[in-house]
Amino acid sequence: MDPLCAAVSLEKRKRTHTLPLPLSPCLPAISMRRGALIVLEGLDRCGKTTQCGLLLERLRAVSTAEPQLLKFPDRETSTGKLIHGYLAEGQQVHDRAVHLLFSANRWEKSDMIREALLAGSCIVCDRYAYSGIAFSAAKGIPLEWCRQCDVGLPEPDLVLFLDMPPGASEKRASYGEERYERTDFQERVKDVFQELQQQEKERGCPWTIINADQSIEEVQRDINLAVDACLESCNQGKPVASLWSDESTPAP
Ligand code: T5A
Repeated sequence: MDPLCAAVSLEKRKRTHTLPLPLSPCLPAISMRRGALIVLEGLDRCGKTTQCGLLLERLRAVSTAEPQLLKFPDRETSTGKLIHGYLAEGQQVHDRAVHLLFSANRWEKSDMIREALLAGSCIVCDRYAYSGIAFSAAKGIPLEWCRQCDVGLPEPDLVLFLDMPPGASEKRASYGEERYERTDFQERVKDVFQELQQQEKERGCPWTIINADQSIEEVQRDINLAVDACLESCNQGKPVASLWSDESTPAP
């Protein structure tokens, strides 16, 4: 049986109240005790946006609460417009100032994220605080300084790192249009991502590494397996934690 179908049928057995109407003949919609915050990370052009869209569709088919998609940087907000000017229009901003802008851009969404999770909506997030650290530390800013600005954001329930050799993403469409899309810089970013991955593993929050250098369907299959396990743990009442902090909000 498809793992998601298995998770759904397990969920169905556990619930005592009325289940909502099925959204598809194969997958009955489930009402999540709380939503999951699922983050996709990786180097530029590794396929995050493609996979976030596919995952959102899948979650939409199986969950009664509407899943939401966030992308950082969110270029529509006032901080996001400044970031876009820096990334795509060559505007000059001090390295530490732009780091703070990226972090502020996430904080603007933090209350909304927590509320949505507690209301049962899953959130699929295209980049998060880890990108903030990796890209700034790759410029030489101390890693711990970079981390501090994001301490206390809602903690992801699942971090999927789309792993790809820096040279491979160069071959993908539109590579090179933005400020950081240079192979030497991407290699430094990857080194910091690896350091972060190790640190997260040591504190008991391991990332799931997905081989992104395969077909879109194969990447999607690997992501789906990891997501199914994550949804189940959120449904069992895992609290909404705060990133790199001891605070948490109990699940309803
Ligand atoms: N940044 C970000 C910071 O410095 N600090 C921060 O705090 C944050 C949050 C912009 C930049 O900002 C930096 C990091 C970035 O340099 P972005 O807008 O997320 O961040 O920029 P990108 O990572 O470049 O995002 P993209 O949307 O451009 O790339 P994706 O999402 O990784 O890739 P995607 O899905 O758009 O795919 C790229 C191309 O590859 C194809 C797609 O069809 C598309 O053409 N593709 C595949 N081809 C073959 N096989 C596959 N498996 C494929 N998957 C996708």
